[in-house]
Amino acid sequence: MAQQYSHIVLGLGATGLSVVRYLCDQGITPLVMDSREQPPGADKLAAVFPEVELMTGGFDCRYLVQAQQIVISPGISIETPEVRAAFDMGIEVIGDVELFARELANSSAAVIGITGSNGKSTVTTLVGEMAAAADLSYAVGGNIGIPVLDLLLDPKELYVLELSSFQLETTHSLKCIAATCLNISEDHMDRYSDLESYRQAKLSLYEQSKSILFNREDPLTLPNSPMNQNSFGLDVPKVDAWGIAEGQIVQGSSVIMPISEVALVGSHNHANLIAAMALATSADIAKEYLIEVAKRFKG
Ligand code: UMA
Repeated sequence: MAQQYSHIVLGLGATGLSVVRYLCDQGITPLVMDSREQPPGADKLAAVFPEVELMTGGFDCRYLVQAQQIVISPGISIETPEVRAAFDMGIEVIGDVELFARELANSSAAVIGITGSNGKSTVTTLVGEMAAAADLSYAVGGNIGIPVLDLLLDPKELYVLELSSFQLETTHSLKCIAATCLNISEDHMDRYSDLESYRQAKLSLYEQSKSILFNREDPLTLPNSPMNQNSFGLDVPKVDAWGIAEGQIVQGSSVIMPISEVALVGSHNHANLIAAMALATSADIAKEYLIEVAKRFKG
């Protein structure tokens, strides 16, 4: 083993490349490992970061156990034996969203976090559309496609992030102004021992948010302990919660708009829209912009 590396990037897809770029910008030259022989980002890495070494075909434990920090892509399980061995030796294993969170720690930018088994891309897009309608400085990213660290290349005041359970497993320091887990159903069960461990990965987002929004029609989305919380649903809401009453989308007793004027079709989409409205309201986006988007957004 010729050289030691303080930082190791595992996986060379979209996330891995964004992490390499971020670390290089910080003056850190990481080592990249990928278990495939020909990872998708290999050509780009060689072209843009020729100084960065790539090891393919597996994860070499000898390097992992000597690193300070391992940044793992969401598609790689933290239970991969080589990764688990390094973690058990006290090596920090984090994801790109954790690096993003640390970078934002001293900034005034706001983050809205969205997770759930279904509908999270729709809700993320809707909140982004509402921010655009309100002419806010905002960006949308995360599991929806653009790696979060790439969003920092063009800093904004509001980040709307779709977060997968995989990303949340390695994220601990996000400070969202609002976050939701839209629903929980069996997904990615090849990566989890049971539904409850998948659920806990998702709900870890709540601990990283000033206020949380749960789905009162899906008990699995309820927080483990009382929090600064609100709920959404398709039924008549209580107090300040979001829902539908007499054909109108409402927050508590305040009417937002008639459901008949909503462009999206289907009750699951209406639930997504109501969740997006609640999240956008947490970012102080005015009602008129929620309505404008609801009337035109068809998905
Ligand atoms: N790799 C290994 N060993 C493994 C598994 C993967 O070395 O055991 C390598 C692959 O060879 C490849 C790289 O890891 O080179 C791929 O990394 P990745 O699977 O984490 O994929 P990225 O390209 O980085 O994309 C990831 C998300 N992918 C996954 O979570 C699987 C993207 O979500 C996301 O858009 C992107 O980061 C930016 O944040 C996709 C997804 O399918 C859309 N997500 C799942 C879902 O929505 O259900 C969770």
